[in-house]
Amino acid sequence: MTSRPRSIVVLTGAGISAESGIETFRAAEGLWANHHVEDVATPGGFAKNPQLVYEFYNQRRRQLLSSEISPNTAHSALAKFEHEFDGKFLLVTQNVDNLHERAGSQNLIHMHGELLKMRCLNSRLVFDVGTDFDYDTHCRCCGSAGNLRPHVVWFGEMPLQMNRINTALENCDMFVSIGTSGNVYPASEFYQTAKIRKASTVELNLERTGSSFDQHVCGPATESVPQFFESLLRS
Ligand code: BV8
Repeated sequence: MTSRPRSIVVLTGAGISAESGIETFRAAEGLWANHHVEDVATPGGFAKNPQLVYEFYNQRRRQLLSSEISPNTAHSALAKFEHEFDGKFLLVTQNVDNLHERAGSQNLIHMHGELLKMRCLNSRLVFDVGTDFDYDTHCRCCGSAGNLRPHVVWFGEMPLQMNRINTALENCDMFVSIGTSGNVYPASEFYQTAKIRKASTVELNLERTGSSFDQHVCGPATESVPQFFESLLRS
């Protein structure tokens, strides 16, 4: 890369939270190791066995809120860069954890929703939630039970804020993908959109994924992310 980028879009996946102690999705001991995706992360699975889905997310929410889990140096490096960079910066995460916010990131989109939010099926209102909830939990809008679901995007559902994401991708001159296997659409296609606009594309991951980025930096995010973004600030 010759000139300093003016507009950067960053996409993160489960790999950026791995060193904080949150398992990734597809690693052997990963979150879905004990579940079939269609049972816990699809509208059909929720309709078939809501209690299983409530418990799947309650267990992940409890883990996220436990004292063992905190942002790592990759999350902090992104927040620091956002505050010191003099160009445009957007962070898009596929993760439903709140570690980017806790590290200080502000211009952030959770395209797959958030573990600490729930949504009423009737009113579509979204509420913060920091405890277990299930079919018997009353929503504050309807005052009755049986209306609440995790505010998380399941397979077959439309990710959030796609227009804003696509506009940013079409106008960026650098796209950086961090800790994602590139298995899930439409996030897996973001680097193509950026490439069409002649943006430089960079992948920071433990290992190369199948996608053809201009630059691949292999290693743990807590090493590669601070190094990469510090060097960008000095460029
Ligand atoms: C949609 C919320 C229409 C839930 C999630 C057939 C072919 C292609 C596509 C499809 C198909 N059939 C259906 C589809 C579409 C489908 C899809 O892509 N399916 C795949 C599985 C085939 N997608 C959808 O349904 C999406 N919606 O398409 O709507 C549409 C869209 C746009 C416009 C118009 C119409 C909705 C998908 C959302 C699903 N919800 N999450 C929850 O969290 O419980 S997806 C879930 O997977 C998580 O969000 C997760 O982030 C995401 C992706 O996984 P990764 O983050 O990449 O995690 P993974 O474990 O896979 O990889 C970790 C990576 O980190 C690895 O590469 C590893 O090497 C690296 N790593 C590990 N440790 C470290 C590290 N890197 C650095 N440092 C480390 N220490």
